[in-house]
Amino acid sequence: MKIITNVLRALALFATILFFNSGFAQTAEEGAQLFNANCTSCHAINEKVVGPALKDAHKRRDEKWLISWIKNSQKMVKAGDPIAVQIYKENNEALMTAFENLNDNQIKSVIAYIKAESEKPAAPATAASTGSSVSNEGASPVEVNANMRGKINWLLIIIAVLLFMVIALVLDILGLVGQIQGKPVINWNSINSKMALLFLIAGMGAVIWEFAAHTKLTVNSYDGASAHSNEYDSMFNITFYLTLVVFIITQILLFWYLFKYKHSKSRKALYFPDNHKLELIWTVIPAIVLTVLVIRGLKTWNDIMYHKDEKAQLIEVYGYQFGWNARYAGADNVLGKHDFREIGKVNALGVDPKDPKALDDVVTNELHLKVDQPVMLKFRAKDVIHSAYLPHFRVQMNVVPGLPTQFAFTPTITTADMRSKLNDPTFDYILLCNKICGGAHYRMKMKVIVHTAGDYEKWMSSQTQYVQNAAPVADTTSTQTQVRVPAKNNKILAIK
Ligand code: HEC
Ligand SMILES: [Cu+2]
Repeated sequence: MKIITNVLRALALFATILFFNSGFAQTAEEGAQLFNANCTSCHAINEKVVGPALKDAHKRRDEKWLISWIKNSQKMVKAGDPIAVQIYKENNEALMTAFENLNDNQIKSVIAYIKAESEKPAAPATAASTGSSVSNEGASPVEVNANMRGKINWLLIIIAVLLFMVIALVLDILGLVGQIQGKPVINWNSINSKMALLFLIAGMGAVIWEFAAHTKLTVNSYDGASAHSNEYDSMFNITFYLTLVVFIITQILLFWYLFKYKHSKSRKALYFPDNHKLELIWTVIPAIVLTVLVIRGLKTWNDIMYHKDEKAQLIEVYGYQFGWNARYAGADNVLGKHDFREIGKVNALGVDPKDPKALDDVVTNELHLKVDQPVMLKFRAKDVIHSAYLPHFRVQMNVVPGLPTQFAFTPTITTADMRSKLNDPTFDYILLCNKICGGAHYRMKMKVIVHTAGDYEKWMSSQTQYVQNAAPVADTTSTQTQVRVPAKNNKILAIK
């Protein structure tokens, strides 16, 4: 026994030392993670992606400039910072995302990562891993630290396995002792039944905590702002509270019975093969409840989806990695055709410039809606499956490449009214991507603004038409006609 406790103690000490060592995370490594999560969709170190190559960015610009640029580059451009304006122009006025959520230290670690990567020799990276054991000079701190991390993780796994083996051995020995003494040393029945009770109490505590902490994040915590939202919320709530009651009753029965009816020599289990009355009750009641819920759901879904609303305004919502565009059908309320072959630097949505119906289409990166005006959103994806989620309007629909989807609804509260209702002047409706579609998925957000009819017209009249804007170059059409397949096969997906 003494040997075992000594071994355990030594292992624990060893583990703590390792933990403390790995605790000193180097900033460049944190930077690597942040860079991979936030920047790689647009930047690489040694080559231009969407944004310029970032090699030696820490030498070109000073730290203060970089921090303020990364937090909000457009703010600097608008404030007229000469360098910012120049880079913005050089990159065809492409927009860099604002990272107001990163704090100074996080940005410093990203800069440390850029520095470490810039200092890497341009030679292929494969040579470094084998050669670095001889001399660490070529390897950056990030690599060294990553190596160290890998080793530490393996050690921790080995220690965990050893610990388990030691514990298993101890229990084995205790079992043998019990056999010799003719009476078990550990009464597992009693321990397990108490653990069941503990689990019940802790689990119910967690349920209560979950309600207290996270209800504010669910759609239940704010009123809906569309014509169908009340119906939707009522269905959601009924299902939710019904299953909540069933959940609480069954969990209590499950764990309480484990405790109450644990094995005991003085008691024999009652055995009965079946009870028709009981089985009837617990089959028929859920069947009725589920049927009611499903039929109501079906009816509501049909009401929302299949109304023949000729007056619905057409707007296309276009999802791509990683952002959204909205295209308004214009005065004719017909969206111009589109063709993926038209997609290019200036015509990101691939709208067909030769379709007369496309001429009055307007494209924005915010979604502007008119209050009380039914709107039909037509969804289109450029690359992978996204999902358009408008929580305040209780709207969600998958956005699938090559498969048009749609959702019609009527916004009923303007942004301004919602702001005063919530007493929050910064409130905005939002459209989010609800499908994990890639590394920067979480940034796929589009602001939604609901105007009064007058404000909407005013806003719309200030917009320029997309096609004139995007494809004014005469010779793009001629080169593209050459590439085109014969007219017979040239199926352009028409959006109606
Ligand atoms: C949506 C694409 C996008 C993302 C994401 C993005 N950038 Fe940029 N970045 C750009 C573009 C485009 C430019 C060029 C300036 C412009 O057009 O605004 C740029 C410019 C820069 C510059 C200036 C380069 C120079 O020559 O000085 C730095 C530094 C920079 N980005 C760092 C970052 C960092 C760090 C991240 C991640 C936290 C990041 N960027 C994420 C698109 C992006
Ligand atoms: Cu997405």
